[in-house]
Amino acid sequence: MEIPQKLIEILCKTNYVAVLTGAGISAESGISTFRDPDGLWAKFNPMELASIDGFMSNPQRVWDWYQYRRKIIHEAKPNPGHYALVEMEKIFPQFTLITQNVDRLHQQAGSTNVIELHGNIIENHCFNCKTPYKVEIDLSSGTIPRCPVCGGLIRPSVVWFGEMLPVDALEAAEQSARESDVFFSIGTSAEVYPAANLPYIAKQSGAVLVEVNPNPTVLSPYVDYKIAETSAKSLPRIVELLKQAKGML
Ligand code: BV8
Ligand code: ZN
Repeated sequence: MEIPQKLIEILCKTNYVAVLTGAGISAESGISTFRDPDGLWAKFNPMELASIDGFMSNPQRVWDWYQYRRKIIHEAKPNPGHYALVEMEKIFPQFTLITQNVDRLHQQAGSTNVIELHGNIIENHCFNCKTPYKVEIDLSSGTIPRCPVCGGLIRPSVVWFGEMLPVDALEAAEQSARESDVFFSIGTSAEVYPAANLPYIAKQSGAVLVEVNPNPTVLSPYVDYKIAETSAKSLPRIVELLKQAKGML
């Protein structure tokens, strides 16, 4: 796999790196993506499940889907791509990791400054009053847990389609896109907004734009460097070449 020498030279002189990750970085941890042929959505209709209407019309079905995904995520481990980003965080003076993923594998790998744009699948809260719900979810009784404060339905703390992203997370992500010198788009089809705006904001603000994705995406024509390789293979290689170039090995 070829990593452009020019990119390594640029990274050697780079102060601020921002990274946006999507489901693709967790693919090699055994968590299927959304749009790949074996992707989650191939089996289910996302609009039915990852949406407010879907939940309101069939909360049990949505909960079954999330419990199914939680089980897979619970057994998943970070892969070399996640760990390479932990290394990058140590190398660059400024580093921001923005993720669309809800699996928290970045945090499990040791990344510290993680901006979660789409919430997380681990936590739950009341659909009505938003009170966090800390009790273990058990659907075996066939009923969906209710909020002890207002009696509302409990839901996973992810951001559904049609829902606003957490304002502070989105603002912080947009600021990183504007201020970073190099912006990596890793393992995302760059189709879900407003997250998908971030690489364009970075590019328009003068950042060098790098895409790590074995497949072409709508973003590919705009990037400065396209690494058509999996993240688990290419990210550790980039870190290794960078450490060599900086005499850190
Ligand atoms: C909002 C949490 C407004 C839940 C998720 C028309 C035009 C523009 C926008 C819209 C539109 N119609 C509707 C919208 C808005 C909508 C949207 O963008 N829809 C898209 C489909 C067009 N967006 C929203 O609804 C957002 N909210 O807009 O609110 C608003 C304003 C005011 C007031 C109220 C509301 C909310 C979006 C968040 C939805 N939640 N997830 C859950 O997980 O259950 S989105 C979901 O998709 C995940 O977070 C996922 O991460 C994300 C994006 O997908 P990707 O991560 O990119 O994954 P994907 O499978 O697509 O791609 C994987 C890629 O990895 C592929 O390219 C593949 O090649 C690559 N890959 C595979 N293997 C590897 C790899 N790469 C590297 N290594 C590998 N090994
Ligand atoms: Zn409540």
